[in-house]
Amino acid sequence: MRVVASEVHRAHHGLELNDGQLALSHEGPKRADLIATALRATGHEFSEPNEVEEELLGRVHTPEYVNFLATAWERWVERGESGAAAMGFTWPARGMRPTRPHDLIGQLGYHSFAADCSITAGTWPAVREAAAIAVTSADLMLQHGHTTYGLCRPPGHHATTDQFGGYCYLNNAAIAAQRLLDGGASCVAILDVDYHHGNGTQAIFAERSDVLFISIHADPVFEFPWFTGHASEIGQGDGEYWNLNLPLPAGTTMQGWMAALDTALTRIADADVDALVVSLGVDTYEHDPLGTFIIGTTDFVEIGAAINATGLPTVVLQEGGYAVGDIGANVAAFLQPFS
Ligand code: Q9C
Ligand code: ZN
Repeated sequence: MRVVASEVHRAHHGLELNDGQLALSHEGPKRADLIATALRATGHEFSEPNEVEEELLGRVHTPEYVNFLATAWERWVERGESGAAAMGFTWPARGMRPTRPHDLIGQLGYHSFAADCSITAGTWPAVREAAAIAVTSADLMLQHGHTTYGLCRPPGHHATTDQFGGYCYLNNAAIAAQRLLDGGASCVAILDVDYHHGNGTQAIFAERSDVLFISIHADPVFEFPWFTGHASEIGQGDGEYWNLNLPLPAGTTMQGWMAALDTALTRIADADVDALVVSLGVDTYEHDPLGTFIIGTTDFVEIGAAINATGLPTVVLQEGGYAVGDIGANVAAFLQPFS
């Protein structure tokens, strides 16, 4: 199968607040390097991404936010800050007004929602490259009609129109879906199987009926991102009923997870979509340090097979997965039925 990947991601390794300490993020370069190694060993066909136009990014995100991401690090250095990573620490919470401050420090809070995500010198080049991988994967799928895998890093599904968080900056899956629509699809489904709710993708398409968003994830009553992902979030306006959340309890096994997938695939079949984007997180894995679900490496073959059986032209994009020792085997297992 076609794989789009690049080494530019190595420039980015952010800090995250973890157990009260700022530490190197779980979301690091090893993840993508180990996935690439595993996929090369199983004979996938690799290509490099083409450059992405900022105009496309600015239609999924606000142009102001794209410009903020592109310039935040140089503004941080110009401001004379000496810290290794730029992070927000004041967010417009309940009772405050979400007006955009002039200063970088205020803007870091305005444009983010979680303290697990920071901007370093290499963040923007890596973030732009991940979006380019998503767009090139969509383009290759449109040209050849075959399922394509984009090895995006950093991931994207937590990024909203104008906020970073959850290790995500630009929403790669949303950008790929927009590209498929621009390329002739009239309706696209995004199926998000990451352990965490895809709050960013939900927010971007909440009021649209040309993108069906479905997320299978840990219930936010006990898990990040805490404030989105409930079953009652069904979309608004034109997008009403075009958002489906399937939250699951801690300790979910294959039985419970596959029942949710069945619900998701039935909804996708009913919607009569032209193409599918899969937000592939393998943090549902039984040994993932951030997860609680109990899904084994060979289970990912069964999950991939069920999704492949939709027969839809598909773009699979990498989201989470933090059990680095097994991440390559888990992604290779998921992709096996598509090849
Ligand atoms: N400090 C994705 O899987 N929570 N993002 C970290 C430990 C953030 C996960 C808690 C989890 C974000 C793409
Ligand atoms: Zn995740």
